[in-house]
Amino acid sequence: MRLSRYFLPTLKETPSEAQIASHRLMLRAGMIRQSSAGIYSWLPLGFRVLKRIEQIVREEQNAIGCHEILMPTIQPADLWRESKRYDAYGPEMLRITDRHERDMLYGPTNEEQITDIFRTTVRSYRHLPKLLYHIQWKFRDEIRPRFGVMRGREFLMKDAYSFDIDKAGARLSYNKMFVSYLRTFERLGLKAIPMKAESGPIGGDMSHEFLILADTGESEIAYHRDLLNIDLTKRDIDFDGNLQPIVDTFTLKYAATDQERDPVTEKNLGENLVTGRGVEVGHIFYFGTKYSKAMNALVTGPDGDEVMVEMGSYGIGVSRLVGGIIEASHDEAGIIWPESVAPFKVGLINLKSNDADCDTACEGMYDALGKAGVDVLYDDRGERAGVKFTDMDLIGLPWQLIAGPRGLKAGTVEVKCRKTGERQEVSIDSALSMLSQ
Ligand code: 5CA
Repeated sequence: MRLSRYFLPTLKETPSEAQIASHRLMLRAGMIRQSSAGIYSWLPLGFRVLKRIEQIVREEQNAIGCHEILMPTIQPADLWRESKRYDAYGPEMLRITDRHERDMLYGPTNEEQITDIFRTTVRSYRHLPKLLYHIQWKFRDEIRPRFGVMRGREFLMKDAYSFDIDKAGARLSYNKMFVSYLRTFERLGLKAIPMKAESGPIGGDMSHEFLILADTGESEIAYHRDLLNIDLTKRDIDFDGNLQPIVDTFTLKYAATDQERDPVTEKNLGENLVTGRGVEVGHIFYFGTKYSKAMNALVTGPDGDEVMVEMGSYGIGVSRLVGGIIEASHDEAGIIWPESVAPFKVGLINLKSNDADCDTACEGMYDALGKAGVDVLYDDRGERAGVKFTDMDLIGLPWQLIAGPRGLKAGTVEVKCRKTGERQEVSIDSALSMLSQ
């Protein structure tokens, strides 16, 4: 992508309404624009990151046999009357009346909708277990939307739902999702800590939140140091095998929110105790027959009896993750994208646009990297070098490839790693092969 033709409205000034780093940086890097309180438009750079996160979440859901569907944003109120949540949900729910005076709502979550799909399509235990998910916009009229996309009113969520014939099966589905979440967050370049949690308005009796560490997180947490040192991405996990040992490794280690902290345990943990703040990026729930009972979702069991299905639901805050990743990974100069979600891998900086040597070298590198399948943002604008450096650091692409007249005379360009700040002067060929890996 040529920056001269791109739509990247970066800001020099720090927007006054933004209280935390991710909100400030997303506005300054031209990723989002506010439409109204807690509601944002996604501009090209932000949209690319959102889509890359979405894709990793999708791949990891598919990997555990969870099937993608797409349910509507607008739901009929009658479904929520069946579950008794229409009144219970309160003013957070955006209620809408259509031209026929029918009560509708903009979905804050989809338990009712999926239970309705299930009860009208699945009749036998032989079709269980089933795991289904979608990635869809939600609306919650939060009393205090804040921190940009971190607590929005309109936000993108991955929500999955499991259906099992009995509690044991539901536990297996829960464990699959639990381990899949750990993998998902690791692939996003994050360390997530699972914590036992309250079920809140979703209901149910087993629930875990997944928190990523960030100083500006809304929850205060304490945990065993080991929880940060487990790497699942390198392990070949059999999702149809016994996942309980992995789940136990995480759930038996100490992890507690501020309200649940236990002074005795913490004293015993000694040096292994770490405290910090966290952002909730995922939340999983086992709620048994809460919805299947209320909405009559029955299947025929092995002995011919009608059985109420056991259900769970599993959320990931996809749009919140964009902010969460920035909270976990930035410096004074700007964002530092993990490679897995970066909007482009390489930022190519032409230090002297309109200089024949610089232009030729940059065009050649841009071409070669493009052919090698590398996403490159080429700063070909007629701006001063200082402006280009500042913008490139701000938008946080993992690698900068810098070409100027002096280096080119000696046959070299510079490769800078955004994360470490390390710079290497190398030939064009070696730069290209480094960045094409
Ligand atoms: N139905 C269940 C699971 S699918 C559910 O709705 N769970 S939730 O309420 O915990 O939301 C799931 C995830 O969505 C949260 O972990 C959080 O990451 C994200 N989320 C929730 N509210 C917001 C919000 N106002 N802005 C941005 N993300 C949010």
